[in-house]
Formats: sequence, structure tokens, C-alpha cells
Amino acid sequence: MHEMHVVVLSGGTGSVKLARALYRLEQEGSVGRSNCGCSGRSDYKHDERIHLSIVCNVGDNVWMHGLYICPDIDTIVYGLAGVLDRVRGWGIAYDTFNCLAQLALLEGEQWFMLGDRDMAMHIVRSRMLREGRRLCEVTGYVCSKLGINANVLPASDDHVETRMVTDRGEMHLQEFWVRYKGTLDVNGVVYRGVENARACDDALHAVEEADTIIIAPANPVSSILPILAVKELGDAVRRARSRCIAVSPIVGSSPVSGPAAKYMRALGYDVNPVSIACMYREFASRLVIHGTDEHYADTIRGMGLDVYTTDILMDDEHDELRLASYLLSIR
Ligand code: FO1
Repeated sequence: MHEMHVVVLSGGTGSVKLARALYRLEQEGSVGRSNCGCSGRSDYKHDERIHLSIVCNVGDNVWMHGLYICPDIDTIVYGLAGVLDRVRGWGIAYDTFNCLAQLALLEGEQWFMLGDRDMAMHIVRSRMLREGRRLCEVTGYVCSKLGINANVLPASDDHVETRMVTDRGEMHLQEFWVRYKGTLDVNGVVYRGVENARACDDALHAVEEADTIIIAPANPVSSILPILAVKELGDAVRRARSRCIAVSPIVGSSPVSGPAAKYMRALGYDVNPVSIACMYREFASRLVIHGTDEHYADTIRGMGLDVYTTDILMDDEHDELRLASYLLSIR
């Protein structure tokens, strides 16, 4: 049976919904379920097996307390392992924060919430990195320990840092978003270190071998463009443009979640699906937009992309599977 190689370019909180649905389809194999509604399997049938690789943004990685935190990688890992806190969209469900409380006693107020169980991930990762292991090896290792059967790959093993240029100066994305709660005015965004970053070999290989590349409905500025700014990866996706489908993270004039609107405006874009087409047109040949945005379709087609309209909102597991299945059907 033919295996369909699917690559997802992924950020964190929004992307994990699509990633875990594709993962579920991968795990179920090609054998769909009958319509009894009682097997716990998804309703969707495919005649091919899926081989899934998720290429994760690394621009929001940050060193804290001597530990290397990779929020987008971890959100995907926890999502696929079934332990993600679905309300927050990051960290482990039911985690406690005792270590952080003790850190606050010793070092003063902490603005970045690291859970006790989550901390174990950062301790293991940081130790392995200090021993000279690459981030992709470390990620593969923790995935195997957590029983994840998909390739979760960092875009790069090198440190790239998404930094916001604000009136208070340039700062790490986490500082802007978490410490200052996204309240400062943004004048620009830079991906520090990206010029010298090499693509993770496995991520590059996955993109080159992919039958379908899906750009997840993620923040284009802080999640997807930092992946594509890694030169070798961006070039590989450009070469695979005809096989690349992007899902708009914008419905009407608002992002489905998060600060995408603020970041897009900072880069001079209006907030609508046409701007998403503009940002991705060199990388993707197709854009999936929400049904109510049909009126943008002709403009986007005029920009050289095929347009598909469907319900792109993912409020529950059923929505996630529906969108994942739809994307596989239009490849
Ligand atoms: N987001 C917050 O808004 N506040 C936090 O304290 C916070 C802690 C945190 C810890 C680990 C982790 O993996 C993610 C965390 N996030 C937190 C999410 C993160 O800041 C962003 O949502 C992502 O970087 C954006 O993709």
C-alpha cells in the first residue's frame, strides 16, 4: 500500500489541533471505521497510509533558569502524547507549579509559568544539549519515551530567536507576549540568527519527500515565517510549492486565536485572508479559507493561488478530524 508522506509546518497552540488530528489518522492507518459511532475511531476513510512529519517552529525557544524551553515543539509533543493542557494550549494538563513557587521565593516574581512535570522535559533536553546532542535527536528521544510514532522535527537545530521591536526596545517574543502580555506597540519583528541557521536534516528531507505539505493555521509572523526563513527549508518549500497547502489562520478580519493581528499590522499587512495569501504565495499553491470568506476568493486566485473554502474552525476533536481529512482529500 502506498504511503502518503504528509509534512505539517507548525507553530504551537493553534497548530496542535490539526497536528493531532493528522496523527490520529496516521495511527488509524488506512482502515476507516464503519458508521456505528461506537469504536472510538474517526469517521474518515483514506485508501493510503499516512506518514506524518511535523516541522516545528524554533523561534520562540528560550533559555530560562539554565534550561532550554521549546514551547512550540513541546506543545506538539504533549498534544500528540495526549497530555496537553487543552484550556491553556501549552504545558501539561493538571501540572503543578511548586518549583516555580520556590523559585519565586529565591529569585523574586516569575513571569514565565513552568509546571513541575513540564520542567522534567526542559531538564532532560538541556542536559542532552549540553552533552552535545542536537535538538532533533533530543526531540526524537523524548517522543520515543512518550510513545509518539510521528516525526516531530525542529526546523533547525540552531538557536533562532523571534524578537519584537517595540518602543521599549527589542525583546524576545516570550518577553513581549508573556511578560508584557502583548501590550506594547510593535514596530517590527526580527528572526535573530536565522541567516546562519542550518535546516534540521530530517526536516529538510521530509519536505523534499513530502506528497503534501500543510502550513498549519498558525500565526504567520511568529510561527510559520520563522520556519520558512531558515533558508534551506524555505527554498525546499518553494520548490515543493505545487504540493503545499496553507490553511488561513484568519477568519474575516480576526485571527482564530492569539496575537497574529498585531504582528501582521506591525509588518504592514491588513488582517485578512488576502494578506495570508500574500505572505505564503511563494511557498503554497493553495489556500484554504473559511466559508464566510468566500468573497476574498477571486482576489486570492488573482494572486496565483487556488482557493478552497470550508469550515476551518476547530472547536473540538470532531472539527479537527474533519479539517485534517478535508486537507488530505484536496491534495
Ligand atoms: N504562555 C503564556 O501566556 N504564559 C506563560 O506563562 C507560558 C508559559 C509557558 C511554558 C512552557 C511552554 O511550553 C509554553 C508556555 N507558554 C506560556 C506559551 C508560549 O508562550 C507561547 O504561546 C508560544 O511560544 C507561542 O507559540
